[in-house]
Amino acid sequence: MPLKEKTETAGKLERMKAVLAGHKNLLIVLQDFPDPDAIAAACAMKELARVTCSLQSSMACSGVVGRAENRALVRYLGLNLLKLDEQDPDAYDLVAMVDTQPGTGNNSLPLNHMPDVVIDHHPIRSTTRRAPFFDIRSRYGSTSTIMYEYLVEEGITPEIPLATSLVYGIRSDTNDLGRDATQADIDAFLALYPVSNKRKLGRIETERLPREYFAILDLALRNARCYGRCVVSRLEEIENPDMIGEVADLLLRDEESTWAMCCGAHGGKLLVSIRTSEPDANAGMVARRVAGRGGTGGGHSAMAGAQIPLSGSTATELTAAEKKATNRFLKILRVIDTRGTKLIR
Ligand SMILES: [Mn+2]
Repeated sequence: MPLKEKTETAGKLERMKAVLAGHKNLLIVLQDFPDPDAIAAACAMKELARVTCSLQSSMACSGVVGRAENRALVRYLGLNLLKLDEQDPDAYDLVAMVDTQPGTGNNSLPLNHMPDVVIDHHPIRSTTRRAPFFDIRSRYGSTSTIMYEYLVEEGITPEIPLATSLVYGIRSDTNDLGRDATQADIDAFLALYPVSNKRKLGRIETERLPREYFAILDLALRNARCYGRCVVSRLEEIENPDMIGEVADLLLRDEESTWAMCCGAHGGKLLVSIRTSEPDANAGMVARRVAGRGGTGGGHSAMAGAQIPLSGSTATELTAAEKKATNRFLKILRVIDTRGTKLIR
């Protein structure tokens, strides 16, 4: 009998199962401020671990789910997202990490705790190679797509909520399949979309927004400055860091800019989001260089982020850090006009 040709995912699934087998519980670690892709990928990981190895999974992250849409998604899925700082990773048999990697700076698993499983679509970090199992596919637009392939390989038909979250994860990480998306993302989307709850998805995406949202937007627009083909804004000290990425997305829609950067301070760090619409750009590399030696940064070709430790918490120190990050950003992109003009005059 001819052997069935194994796909990339099939071989990896076997190896992942070997790592998961014989254990009882699993802690799934998400990014500090999880986005729909991270949330969906964690749910798929939980289902995969349950079906293949009867594992009980908990999910944890350090930050908050800030964005109203993401909170609506978590509510819809009925998730109990634990606080990572209140969990002892050693108390779990296994730890998995999805949509992030050890030491990237956007998750809070202690560096001395190597996860057993790492599944992500960001560029691979050298530390990740020490994990007993890792599957890093940086060409994929979302981790949800990778997780979808595992579900298919295992013969799991996702229930409606899981399918809906995976659709949302793929859509939001790829800007509706228009940014950093590959055929694998399109295939996953097309297979999952018919199973998803379209009405619910529509409601999640148009979730009502707190008044504070508009206040931050106002600040973002007032602080926005244009430097050549770049538009930059700062949100100062911010409670909900998800707004940083959201503002960067919005600023990139300025018809006169092809690069956008937004930053804000949270938890003793300056968090930076970078976006570009230039086809051959490498936003991840720009983010790494903006982060410099003291910080961490990375991402994809069109969207990326950086985390830079702040030297202090005074307004002066924050302004200095924002300025430094902006100047680095402009220097990397060889922008001559470093004085800039207000976006809204
Ligand atoms: Mn992602």
